[in-house]
Amino acid sequence: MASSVPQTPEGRTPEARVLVVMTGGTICMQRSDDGYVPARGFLERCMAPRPEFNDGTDVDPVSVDVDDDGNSTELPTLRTPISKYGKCIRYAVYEFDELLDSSSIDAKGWAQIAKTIWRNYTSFDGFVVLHGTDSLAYTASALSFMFANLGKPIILTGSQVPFSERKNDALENLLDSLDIAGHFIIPEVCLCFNSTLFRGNRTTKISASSFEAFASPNLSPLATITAMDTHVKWDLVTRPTALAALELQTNLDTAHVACMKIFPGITPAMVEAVLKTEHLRGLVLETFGAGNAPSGDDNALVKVVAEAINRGIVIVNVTQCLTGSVSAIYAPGMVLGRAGVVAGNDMTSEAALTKLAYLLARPAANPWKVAREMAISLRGEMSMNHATIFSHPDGTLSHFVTNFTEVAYAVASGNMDKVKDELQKDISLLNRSDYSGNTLLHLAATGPDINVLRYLLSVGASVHARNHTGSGRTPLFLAANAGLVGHVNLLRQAGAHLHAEESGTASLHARQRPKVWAAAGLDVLHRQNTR
Ligand code: ASN
Repeated sequence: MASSVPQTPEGRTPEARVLVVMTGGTICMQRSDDGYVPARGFLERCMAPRPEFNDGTDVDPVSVDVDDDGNSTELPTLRTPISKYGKCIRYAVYEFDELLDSSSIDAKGWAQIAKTIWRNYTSFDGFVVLHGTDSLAYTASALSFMFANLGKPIILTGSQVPFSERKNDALENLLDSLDIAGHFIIPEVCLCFNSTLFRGNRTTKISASSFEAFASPNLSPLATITAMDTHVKWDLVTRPTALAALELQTNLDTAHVACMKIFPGITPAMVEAVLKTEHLRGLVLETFGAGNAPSGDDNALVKVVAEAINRGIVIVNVTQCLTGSVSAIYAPGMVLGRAGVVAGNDMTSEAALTKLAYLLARPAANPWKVAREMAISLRGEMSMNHATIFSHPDGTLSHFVTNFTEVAYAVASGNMDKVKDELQKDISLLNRSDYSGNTLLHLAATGPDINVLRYLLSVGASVHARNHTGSGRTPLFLAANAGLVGHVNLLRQAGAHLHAEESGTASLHARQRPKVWAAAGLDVLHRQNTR
């Protein structure tokens, strides 16, 4: 067994670092005289005593940044036993001061989660957010919009039954989430529940008690987890392609948006009352079927809606049905469309509402711009007819080996036409690596043609992948080590940073070539580590 586990040349098992952010919810609750209440000390109470979460080794604490003034705190870490992927996951649990039942979360709470991840982004490979289930689909949707150009996994989970109960779903959900965050670069905000990984902004809570609490009615799961395997559908995973670093916007305007469900007998006056709410800027209208609303006498409802749109309120049409889409060509929906209502396609209400709050808070937002962006997919939250579908032929292993070797050679020799050709046939090659753990981006990082590097980044290659040499080298490390300043700058532009575990070796190399290592951000990292 031990011989099949990859080790670094220093004889250590490769480690992934994960920050677990505890916000509250049933998962951490304990019984009290007042029923279940959120309880602190999750790492010590629930994780440390269990061998799945603790291999018993003594591991150093980590420093976690806790506020905008640069204050940090030292948190104990634990390490999981070696996984079937040959890695240990080293993790810390950062608990918010106030642990919430998620029914009380609001935009401030979302900002608190997002900022915690943002501040600690370069120190960890992935993030797990523990959260109550009641508003989990809203939080997952909100976070997906708040982060642009996300390059690392953010996995949200919770449970229907507390970890402290003998029979619960907390253990499995947590273990699966930690495994995904530590092993797979799925650069999305995801929700992991009941052995299934969903794109967060596609989810909705479908049960108040079943362990199968969430569904993603209009998009297949991104991964399914069995006792034997985690099967990731890489063709569904979206990747950042903008050649830009991570961006964060935290000020969602939830105070000026609303959601309203159409029902038989609803009067235009009721809809008007909501639309005349002081300072309202956006409304999600949950309509019947493919986007229909009652025509009423004299089309009074449509008139009320059209007037509100003229006053600058953005109205988005989503269906009350669990699956399917608002159609722009079905007659009654078309009437709303002509009045200026945006067709929300197959967006969930949760996604539509948080997206509206996000867009309305953007600098220089105006109703026209917001309406236009509501109609297009920003983070994979809606299906677009013209969406790029990555083909992913389910090849055999030998087919993969041939393809990967060929395209790896093309990358290393700067054969752009061949690289494009192969990736257009099979984009999943981006997630593959050779026996040393080098992905195509690792090879391009030291390759002769910077355009190949640019191309790979533009189709979504991950800048955060780590190979099996040293403590796990990133493409940025390899480019700096080769003295390729242009490659280094391009990788930095795409959000690359040196991994915390590379800093020691990088500092040694920097004595010879200080400029290229400074371009790789070594100073920044050094400051972070010593803060
Ligand atoms: N009320 C709880 C919450 O959302 C429900 C749960 O987590 N299962 O915080």
